[in-house]
Amino acid sequence: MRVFGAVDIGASGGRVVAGLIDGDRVELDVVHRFRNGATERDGHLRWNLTGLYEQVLTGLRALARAYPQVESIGIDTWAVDYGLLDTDGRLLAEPVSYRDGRTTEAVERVHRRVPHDVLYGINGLQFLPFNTVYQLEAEKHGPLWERAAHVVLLPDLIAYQLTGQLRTEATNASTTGLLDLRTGTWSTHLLDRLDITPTLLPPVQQPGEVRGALRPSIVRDTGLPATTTVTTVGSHDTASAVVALPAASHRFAYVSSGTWSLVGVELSAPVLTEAARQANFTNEGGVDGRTRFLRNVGGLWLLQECLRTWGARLDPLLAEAETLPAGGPVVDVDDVAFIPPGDMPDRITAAVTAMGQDPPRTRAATVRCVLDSLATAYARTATQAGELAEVDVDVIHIVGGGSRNDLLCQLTADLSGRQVTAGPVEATALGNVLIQARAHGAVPSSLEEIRARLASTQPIRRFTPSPA
Ligand code: ADP
Ligand code: LRH
Repeated sequence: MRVFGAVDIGASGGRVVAGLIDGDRVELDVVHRFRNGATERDGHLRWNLTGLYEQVLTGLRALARAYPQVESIGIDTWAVDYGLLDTDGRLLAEPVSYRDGRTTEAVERVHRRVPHDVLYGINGLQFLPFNTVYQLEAEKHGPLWERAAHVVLLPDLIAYQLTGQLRTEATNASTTGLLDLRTGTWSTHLLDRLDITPTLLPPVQQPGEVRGALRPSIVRDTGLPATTTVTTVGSHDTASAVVALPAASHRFAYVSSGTWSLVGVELSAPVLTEAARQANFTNEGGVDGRTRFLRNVGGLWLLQECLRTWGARLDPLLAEAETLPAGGPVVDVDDVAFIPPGDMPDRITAAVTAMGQDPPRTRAATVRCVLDSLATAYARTATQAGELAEVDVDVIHIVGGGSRNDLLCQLTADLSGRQVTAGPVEATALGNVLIQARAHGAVPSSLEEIRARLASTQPIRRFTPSPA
């Protein structure tokens, strides 16, 4: 048996996982879990990266105790956010979250210098107010910019702390808005137009390449073997999740369903048409140079924030929501009003009322409204992705935490009229492990072979559209 470690940190929680490769089978053993979330600090909504790094070390110690033969570690997190390092490699501040409102004016400033259609032609990205390109424009007017020597995406920051090596992983780089889709490197044109010194951005590295050996201090602290390397994986969590789809053919769409829902198809080349731009579809970089043609639609964040406001647990509310009739109100889960943290049930009530409909009167009805709304968006976006990219979609693969939500999966099957598969829940960690394993010769080389194996070895649940 060969063992690869995955550090997978989502916006709502992280885990350190052992990926066990034994012949055709891959199994995950989660050795450490921890919570995540952004909190207000020094006037901004920030991640506690220092705390997350401590959790990573705790997880790596547990990994070394349970699996002393671990060969390599891969790191992925959510996209777009970054930290600033000074010339000595010190973190200047805890990273600001993409949910912070600092980019409102920055968006206009960027578009004045580079109109959105020109930006789209270079970076192929869906407009989201938190794309790194807008965050950096806001940062340039902040107090730290003068002292910043490196702008480092979050998985690369953790890799730097573990290895001392500074690079930017390619799939995550593609979410910044500063990468030129055609060359796969930083766009000198955009950096120039936006006054960003090119040396601030570490060079781009592809998944599958070795980032570096662990620092001796990390080897001593964690008990990991000195031979353990950090291997670059699809460090954008969604890129790793797409690696681990249980796909048996090419005719699939996917939903990576967690804090966000990423809905789309996989292509061999970007679609940069005006129709794709108008529909706000993104061409993010996938592993092996694939294109993740998708749309970031609102996600389970809406539920997470309802539960936080109520101080309630999900399971009983889900069971009750399942008994409620179909045909209730549906909100636009992409509404920017849902992006910041706060009283989500009130915002949902306001959105339904604004449409002239009866707002949900109970907690379970609010949960049902969120799930009806998400499933509607999943079905519509999967269909639209297929149309824009000319892919015949006959199955939708739902992976991530949302794949545990039976009601959401069944509603997606009903509303799309397509077969839906659910799982793996930990697709991101699996994709992370598999790209390391492939780099070290432990699994086959094509994504298609990897996925076919997953389809036949992972526990996948199936949902068929109800006749009604
Ligand atoms: P992220 O990586 O963005 O932090 P995850 O993929 O871990 O997100 O998904 C978290 C979400 O998964 C939760 O917000 C919750 O809605 C959903 N989830 C987790 N466990 C369950 C469960 N047992 N039943 C239904 N939904 C679940
Ligand atoms: C999902 C995700 C998504 C991004 C968002 C910021 O975790 O990485 O792909 O759009 O977070």
